[in-house]
Amino acid sequence: MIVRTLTDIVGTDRDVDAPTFSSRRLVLAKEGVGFSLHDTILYAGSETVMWYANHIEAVYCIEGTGELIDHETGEKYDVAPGTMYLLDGHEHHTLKAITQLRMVCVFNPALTGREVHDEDGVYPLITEPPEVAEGVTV
Ligand code: 9YT
Repeated sequence: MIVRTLTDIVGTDRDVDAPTFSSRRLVLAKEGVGFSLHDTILYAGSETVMWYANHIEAVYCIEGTGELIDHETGEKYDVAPGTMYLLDGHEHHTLKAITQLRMVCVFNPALTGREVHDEDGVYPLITEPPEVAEGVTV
């Protein structure tokens, strides 16, 4: 079992800054469980254009208000605490943060922590084997 708090990871290499958001990665590929789990803050007034061509992402809003635009259909959705969206079709999308947004995000395959958005808002596909816990013989 792994138990970890947000306080444990803030300011470590699990706390990744981008121009429009800060992503705190509680579970990464090195945990070897097939998904990563992030607590992401998107800054008030920001717009993030994304396209997860290589990943499926589920996003659950727990704080703030915003707007999600699906560029495949042109549809717009209000985002508020309790809103979830699942990018099961690798949709191009934009997330506008009206106020600061706090989103819980799950990625499959798991992010390794080394990915950065390219000019299209895509994270590259990087895979790595699970980390073997110290002292464990396999
Ligand atoms: C929804 C969202 O915040 N996407 C951008 C960042 C991504 N969730 C991440 O790397 O944590």
